[in-house]
Amino acid sequence: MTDVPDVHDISETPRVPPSGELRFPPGFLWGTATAAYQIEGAVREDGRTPSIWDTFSHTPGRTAAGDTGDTATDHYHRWREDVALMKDLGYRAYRFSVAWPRVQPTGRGPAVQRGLDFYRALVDELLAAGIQPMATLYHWDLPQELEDAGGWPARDTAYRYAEYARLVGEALGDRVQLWATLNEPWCSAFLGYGSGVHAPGRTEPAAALRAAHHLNLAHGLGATALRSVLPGQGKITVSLNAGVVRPLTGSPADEDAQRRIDALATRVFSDPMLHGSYPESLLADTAGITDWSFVRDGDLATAKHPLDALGLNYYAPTVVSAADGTDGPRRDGHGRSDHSPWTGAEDVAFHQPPGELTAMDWSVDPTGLHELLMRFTREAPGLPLLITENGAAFEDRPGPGGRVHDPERIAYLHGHLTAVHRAMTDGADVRGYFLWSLLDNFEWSFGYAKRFGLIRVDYDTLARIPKTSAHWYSRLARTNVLPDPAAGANPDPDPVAGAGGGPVPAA
Ligand code: IFM
Repeated sequence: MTDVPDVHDISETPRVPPSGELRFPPGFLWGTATAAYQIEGAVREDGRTPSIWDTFSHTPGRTAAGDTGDTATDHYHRWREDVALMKDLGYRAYRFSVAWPRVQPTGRGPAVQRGLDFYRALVDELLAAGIQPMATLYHWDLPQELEDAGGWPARDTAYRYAEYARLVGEALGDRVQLWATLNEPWCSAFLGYGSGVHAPGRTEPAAALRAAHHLNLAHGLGATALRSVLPGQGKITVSLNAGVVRPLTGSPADEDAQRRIDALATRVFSDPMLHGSYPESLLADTAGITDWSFVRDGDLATAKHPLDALGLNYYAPTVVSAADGTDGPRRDGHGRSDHSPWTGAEDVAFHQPPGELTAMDWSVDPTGLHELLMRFTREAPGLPLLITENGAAFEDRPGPGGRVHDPERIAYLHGHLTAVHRAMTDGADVRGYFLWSLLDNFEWSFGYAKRFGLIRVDYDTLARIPKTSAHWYSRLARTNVLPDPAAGANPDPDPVAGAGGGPVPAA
C-alpha cells in the first residue's frame, strides 16, 4: 500500500486568520476537478463498454458539432503528464471520477481488473506527487446495459450502484481518503429524464422524479457499502449543484416560484440526504405527475447516511418569477429543449440577471456562493463543507506562442474566492475548493465549444498549455493568500516562475 501523504485532514476545523489580507487557513485543500467521460477518451479500451453518454453523444443532433468523448483530452494515455503538471503547479488535491463502465462494464458482477488498475496507478502517481486524491463514484456515465434495463427510474439501478461502490471502495480505499458518491444528481435526474438534454435523453416527467428518488437511495446504499469497506480515515461526501434561486420581485407569486424551483433544484436531494424526508410542498406540487409510491419504507432513512462533509458545486444563481403569460425562450441555463427539466413547475419563468456573463451565458455573481455556504452552515450545523466545483468557461484565445491569457477567469475566481473567505469569516466551515476544471474538456451537450480549463487543450495535437489562470491559482495553492487579480496580468507568464513572471513562494 502507498502511504497517504500528510495533507489536509478534513476532520480538523480550520480557523481563518484575522487579518485584512485574504489568507486561507493552513492545510486548506486547493484542488482541481474533472470527470471521466469529459477527459479520458479510450472508450473502447481495456474492457470498457458504452455508457449512456457514449450512446447519447453518438446520436445525431444531441451534442454541438456531433462531438463525442471518444478521444476527449486523451487523459487515459496522458495521465502521467497531467499529474506532473498538477505537481509543477503546486496543486494540493485532485478530484476525478471513476468510469463505471470501465470498472464494471455491464453494471453487474465482478470488477474488471484492468479498469481498476488504471485508477490505482493514477492514485499512486498523485500520492507520490503529494496530491490528495478525491474519487467521485458517479459522474453521469451509467453503463448502457443498466439504462437498457430501465436506468435510474428503475429501483434496481440503486442496488447495482451500491455493488459498484463497494467494488471501487475495496480496490482504492487503502489509497483514497475522500469520496463523493454522486456528482450533481439533479443533472442525472432532470436533464437526463426530464428535458432530455443530457443522456439518456428521455423526456418523461414522472421518470425524472423516480430517477431523483433512486439517486437518493443509491447515495445512501452506496455510502453504506463504501463505509463498510473503507478504513477508518475514509471520508464520504456527495457533490450537489444546490441552486441559488432568487425571486425576480418580492411579490408572493414570484416568491412561490422561487420556493418551487428551490425544492426541485436542491431540496429534492438535500432534504433526504440531510434530514431523511422530502419537502411536503414538493410532494404536493408534483402530485399531478406522480404519487411517489416508489418511495418505500426505510428508503429515506437509508438516504440520510451520515456524511463527513457536504460537497457543493456552484456556478451562478437563477432568477425566477411566476409565469408572465409570454412564451419567451427558456433561460434556465441548462441547454435547449422543448421539454422543461422543472417537473411540475414548467410554468415558472427564468430571467437573465443583469451584468457580466460567462461563455455559458451564466451570470458572474459571487454573492450566490456566499449565500449557498451560509445556507448549509445554518441547515447542517457542524457538517464541514467542500466546494467540489466552481469555475467558468470563457472564450479563451491563444496569443503569441500559443500562450493563453485569461483575465476574465482570474477575475471570476478572485471574486468567488473572496466570497468563500467572507463565508468562512462569517462562520462557514469550508475545508477545500476544487476548481472546475483542470483541463479544457468535453462539456456534455456543448461538446468542445466551451472551455473551463486552467490548462488549455489543443484538440488537434492534444498538447496542454497552462493558461495565466493556472499560474495565478498555483500562487494561491502555494501561499494560501489570495493573489491580486493583477498578479495574472502578464500575458506572457513564465510557466516556472508563476503568474506575472514573479517568484512563487515555496510551499
Ligand atoms: O462540466 C460540468 C461538470 O461535469 C458538472 N458540473 C458543471 C460543469 C460545467 O458545466
